[in-house]
Amino acid sequence: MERTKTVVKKGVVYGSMSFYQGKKADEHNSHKWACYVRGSDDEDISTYVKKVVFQLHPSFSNPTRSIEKPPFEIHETGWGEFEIVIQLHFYDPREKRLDIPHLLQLYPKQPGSSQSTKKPVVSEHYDEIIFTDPYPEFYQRLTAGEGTPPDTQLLESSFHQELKLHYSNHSDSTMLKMLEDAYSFIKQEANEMRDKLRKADLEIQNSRSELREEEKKAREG
Ligand code: V91
Repeated sequence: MERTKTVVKKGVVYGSMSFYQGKKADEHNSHKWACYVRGSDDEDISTYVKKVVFQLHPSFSNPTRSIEKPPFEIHETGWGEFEIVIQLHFYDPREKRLDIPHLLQLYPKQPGSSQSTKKPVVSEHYDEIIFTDPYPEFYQRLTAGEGTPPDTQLLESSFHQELKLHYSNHSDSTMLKMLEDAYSFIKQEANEMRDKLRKADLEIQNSRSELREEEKKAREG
């Protein structure tokens, strides 16, 4: 299938967090640390990220750490600061993997500030991944979950509260039942609409690709 003529932008947050071990520290394990990558705004990146590989310093045992599902993070102990390469692998193998170098920070930057076992040293970065003209199947993964409906639990409960306010007094349980049935019917309809909308969106992407092809052919005569 043809590529879509679109760009999709995904925000990611990555970095490290480290705790000084204090009394528990020894020469080679003065710090506990974690390295991680996640979506910004609590977005689930596992819809389009197949796995994350963390490349550690070769002196660590099994320095290639492959994480196949969220949370995409690793935990270790050590003594020194070095560069970790965070590799993001995508569901579409035609998309090149993204290598993000991250400098593991264990020690506070402010000179003279003493290490606390309570305050973690955090080094965190925000970045945006731009996918240019992704293939339709991958485009769907990238855009899945967007335009999600508002919290239905919340809606449902507030709807229920509202109904009770108006109908509990005259205990019209029949009317209450009717309205609740109507509500679940509409909810069902909305879900089907959303599904149709998603499919139609993909159709548009495909039609655009075809149109571009036709225009190209016409130009080339
Ligand atoms: C740095 C390996 C715990 C050099 C100085 C490190 C490995 C390599 C590092 C580490 C560079 C693992 C070990 C013995 C036992 C400044 N660990 N390189 N366990 N940056 O922490 O830190 S640190 S080695």
